[in-house]
Amino acid sequence: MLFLETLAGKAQARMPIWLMRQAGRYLPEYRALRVKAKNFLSFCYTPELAIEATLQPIKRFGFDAAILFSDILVIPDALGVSVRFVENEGPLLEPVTADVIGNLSPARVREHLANVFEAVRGIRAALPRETALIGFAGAPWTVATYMIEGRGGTDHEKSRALAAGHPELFAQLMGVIEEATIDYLLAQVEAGVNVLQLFDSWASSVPQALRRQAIFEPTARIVSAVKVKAPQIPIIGFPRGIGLDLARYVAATGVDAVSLDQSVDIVTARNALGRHVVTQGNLDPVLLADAPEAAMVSARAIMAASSSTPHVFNLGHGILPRTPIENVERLVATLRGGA
Ligand code: 1CP
Repeated sequence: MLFLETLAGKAQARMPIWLMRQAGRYLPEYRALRVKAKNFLSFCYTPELAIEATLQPIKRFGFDAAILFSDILVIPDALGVSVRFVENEGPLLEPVTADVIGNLSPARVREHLANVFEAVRGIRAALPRETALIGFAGAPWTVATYMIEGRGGTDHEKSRALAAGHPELFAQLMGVIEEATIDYLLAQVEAGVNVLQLFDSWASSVPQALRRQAIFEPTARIVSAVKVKAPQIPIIGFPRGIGLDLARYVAATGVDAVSLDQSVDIVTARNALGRHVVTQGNLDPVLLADAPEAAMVSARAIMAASSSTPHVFNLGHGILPRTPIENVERLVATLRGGA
């Protein structure tokens, strides 16, 4: 698989491409499939639907990797926390209290998420042999912010207050998420995923003084626990918005590759990371949605900057639901030399 060879650090004649959030709302065939489930979580837990949604972008664009259709918030759901997805509003959770945190148990993850693993088996069996299958989870900080705040957001005041003001309670919550995540990722590997990605989408809100406890150490423990049982599976880390700490993140966590958001300059990031670190991402999803000419210029610049360093083509964050299909088609053609 081209994708696995690039992740192993081998320079390739062609750069592999997939897009974060490539299955989902910008695809008309996804919107048609989505109405078949009564809510988003039951969509994720119905193997036929999750399998089909995962395969849709592969059938349409022929990406080099598929990403399992699921969500990072299946972990709080498996821990017994109420999770709802409200149309046009995003996820809503019952914010955890000290009592709830004291009673969370990671023991039911495999049982609760059995249908997700069944979907993985079905997807792997249906995918072309050359297409890699990516499994994923949210990193503990990012998952914890949803459990503490009860919703998405950008500043995470309650989460920062808990981490700094009640470090033992915060550590307890992070520990349960970490344990559940290790089990969840290993079960995905056993079911057939070829690569893992850890989404720390809200790493940006962690103050410098908390980065060790909230980002580096939990991620390092997850990476090493997964590698003990599945040393053959490459792990991509995505510490979104971590800026100058990218190199520290890679050194501290042991990830095999790092996904770059659009805020960093790819050449500067590479110089800081060193040549042995495989990179991914960096194209601003806003350009792909709203400024396709600029997106193609930027895509060519990313390719030119990666002629001697292994890089996985991707966006700096998830594809936006308003992105026109033809812009994605043009991007794939640009990557493959047809435009
Ligand atoms: O009904 C719907 O279709 C709801 C929209 C939707 C979709 C399609 C949500 C709700 N989740 C997903 C699928 C999803 N989520 C995937 C698989 C699809 C793919 O990648 O192709 C993945 C990998 C995720 C991961 C995810 N969920 C992240 C990490 C990546 C990122 O974008 O930063 C996060 C932060 C979430 C939480 C979440 N789930 C859904 C929404 C709208 C959100 C974000 C809310 C917020 O901004 O806080």
